Amino acid sequence: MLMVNVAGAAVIVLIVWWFWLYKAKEVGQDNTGLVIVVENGTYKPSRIRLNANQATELHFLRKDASPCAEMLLFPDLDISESLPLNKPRTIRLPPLTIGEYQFHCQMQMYRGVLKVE
Ligand SMILES: [Cu+2]
Repeated sequence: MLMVNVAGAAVIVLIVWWFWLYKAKEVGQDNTGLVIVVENGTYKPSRIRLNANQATELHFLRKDASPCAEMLLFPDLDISESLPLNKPRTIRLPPLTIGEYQFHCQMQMYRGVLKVE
């Protein structure tokens, strides 16, 4: 009985941590040079801080051979690019206004966000 309660409590702690406390590491970028690796179901880094009203370049390096990882979409910016395997691809972003801009792969398994401040 005690074991069951301990296990139950552990599960609850894990759920709370995952949904409320866990926050993906955030990376800032002042200008060019940041490489975002596409691998194992995640963009690394997946949260990228950018300065508002400044054109930027992001470099994506896709290491995942699955076809779904190939497409990179920024729906708010009307950008869709295909990423070659194991070769960096540069994405040019126009100056952006403050806000959050999602990006993802074709089926949205890979997800990331640009935080423009
Ligand atoms: Cu995908």
